[in-house]
Amino acid sequence: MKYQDKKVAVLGAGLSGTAAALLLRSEGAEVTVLDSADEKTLLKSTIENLRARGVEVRCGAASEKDSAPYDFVVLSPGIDPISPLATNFSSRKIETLGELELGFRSVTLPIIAITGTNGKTTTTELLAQMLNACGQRTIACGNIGKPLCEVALRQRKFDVLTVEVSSFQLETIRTFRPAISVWLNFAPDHLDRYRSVAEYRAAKLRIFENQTADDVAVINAGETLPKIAARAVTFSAYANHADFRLEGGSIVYHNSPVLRMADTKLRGSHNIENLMATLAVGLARGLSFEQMLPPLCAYEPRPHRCEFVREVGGVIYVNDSKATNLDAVEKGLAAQNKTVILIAGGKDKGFNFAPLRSLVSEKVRAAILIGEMAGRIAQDWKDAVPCEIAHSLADAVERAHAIAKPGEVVLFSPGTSSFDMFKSYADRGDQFRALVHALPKQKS
Ligand code: UMA
Repeated sequence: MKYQDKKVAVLGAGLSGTAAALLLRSEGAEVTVLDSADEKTLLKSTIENLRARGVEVRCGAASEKDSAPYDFVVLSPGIDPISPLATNFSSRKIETLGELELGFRSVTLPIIAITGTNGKTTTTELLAQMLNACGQRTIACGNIGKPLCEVALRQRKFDVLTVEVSSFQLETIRTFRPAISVWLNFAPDHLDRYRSVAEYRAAKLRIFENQTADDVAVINAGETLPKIAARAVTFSAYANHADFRLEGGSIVYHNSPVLRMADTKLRGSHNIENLMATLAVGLARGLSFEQMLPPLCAYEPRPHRCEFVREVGGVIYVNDSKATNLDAVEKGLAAQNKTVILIAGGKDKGFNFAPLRSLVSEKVRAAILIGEMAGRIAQDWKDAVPCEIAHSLADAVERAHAIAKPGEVVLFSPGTSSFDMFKSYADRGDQFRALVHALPKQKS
């Protein structure tokens, strides 16, 4: 038992904290889960499950004052290392590991780790679907919603793990070393957590930190990265010097056409790059293009990513709730070939929307703004596009329905996170979809 008689605190009683606590228990540790939230606001079933497995759970203000002498502490990714809960331990020099690092230490399988500001989830899913179809048993896990610690407990079922990794998870690694790393792209995000874009980028770059020349790094050729030890394979939908590039609507590898985009169900240059990265990983795993193409062509895009919802009176409604930063809105807008009524806004993540001014003035006829950031975005887009502020998502959909003309598209691409009004981007997208389905067929 790896952690026999170790006394460990796990910070956060969410998905990561629960998985970390159960992994530690299975390896013999004495575990306490601490969560700053009031116990009543946490999931009752989660807390009961932890207690039933012999894990102590302490919640609320008291959790931030725990003074027990733990051997080490495991941090959930959503908890800022400078929060009172975390600094209570770091200030006493108690070793802190992230959940990703803890999971990695128990995994004996090779890991494919995918990071990037956008496209991580699509690429992780594409890869997992493709590898499984080609006989390499894997699971899509990590930031996608299935913690690595949870998968570590049943790793015997797999040959390789396909792990979506976020900057929050990479921030607290020590030895985490993927056999194959993927760097999809980079754009400013999470400025409510990081003091600067450089700090956010530095956290993400740790994906390469422990790789050696025996490992592979699949890298977007449009990015300037520091020198890395792993063998690099490059891709780009724009640059001509990449190993995987685009020519005449097809993905080309070293001058040989490999995949026609028209044969897939994915659209937009961001998805071309997600497919290129997936092909590069498959090649590094010893697969042939012949094996890889059928599952890639069969892949259906996930909900909330430029998802077609419904056509009402000649107006198309598109749910892009997964767009939680400006780069994603840019991609969502670029993928539209009709005039757009844009619904945007949400939680204030510390960045302004001014960089989108010229694109919205070109593609958007009216913007309807919601959430904490509505007023700020209206200021940022003043004189670029007419803006209205809606008091709820339902109000925004009604306003869009009232002004949209046949042949236009209503795009819900918020550009920031959802937590000011919704449980998650998925909850936000589900509510948008339901509101659109409730619209009358004809305008009154
Ligand atoms: N908490 C405290 N003190 C604090 C802050 C939070 O006790 O100061 C507690 C909360 O009360 C809550 C718990 O911490 O009970 C939540 O922990 P968490 O935020 O780490 O959430 P998990 O449920 O463990 O989910 C995490 C990831 N969440 C974040 O990184 C914010 C999930 O990514 C991931 O799917 C999951 O682990 C499994 O690996 C979500 C995400 O939004 C999807 N990720 C960001 C993104 O993709 O942009 C990075």
